[in-house]
Amino acid sequence: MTFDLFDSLPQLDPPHAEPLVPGATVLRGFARAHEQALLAAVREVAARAPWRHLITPGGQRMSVAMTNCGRFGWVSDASGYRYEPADPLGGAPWPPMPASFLALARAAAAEAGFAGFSPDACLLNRYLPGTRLSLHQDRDELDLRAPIVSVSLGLPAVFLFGGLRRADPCQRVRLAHGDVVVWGGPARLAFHGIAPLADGDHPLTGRERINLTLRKTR
Ligand code: MD6
Ligand code: FE
Repeated sequence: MTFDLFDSLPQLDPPHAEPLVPGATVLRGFARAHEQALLAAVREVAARAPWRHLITPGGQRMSVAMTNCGRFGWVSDASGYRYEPADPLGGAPWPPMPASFLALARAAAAEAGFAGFSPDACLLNRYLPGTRLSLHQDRDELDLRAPIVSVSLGLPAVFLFGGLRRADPCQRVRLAHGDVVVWGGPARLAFHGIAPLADGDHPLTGRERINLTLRKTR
């Protein structure tokens, strides 16, 4: 009987690109080599701009905890969704974009066919078991020609990926630690969300999934 090393170590697949739909690509494992630097930078951002549960314009408390870094941060409250240059908690500018975020986002975008990506905002999302993100479009950015780069760290999640109408059917795509999704072009306004996070214990993040979404807001 032979022992297949790759059956026992599926997480060590070499990084590779997986087309999702035209305009959207999953770069499997693309961030894995930078996991320590990325997670250290997440902790530094959260030390200055703490995780918080935003309230939707409709009055619901979001189950995902969020914070931001970069020149602009995405916020939601009773008056709507928008990008703000300062953290409403305390009024200071958002923490600067860590160099590790910027370098990874630029490299991932170029790999997926969007050379020259220059994000000015990064929304950080933190999920605990049971947390979900309902179907939405990302359309608060002024320049919809730029893609969004999304980095998954920690516990895996099921990404729901629909079409341009809310009622369109959704694909379910598993996103694991180190996977990076780049989407733009014809997929830029696709509806998407995250199914309720399954419980688990990740060696680097414990019972959490962290997602970084890098955007060019203007
Ligand atoms: C998440 N991501 O993965 C949520 N939006 O936790 C998003 O909402 C998202 O992954 C725009 C582009 C890529 C994304
Ligand atoms: Fe989104």
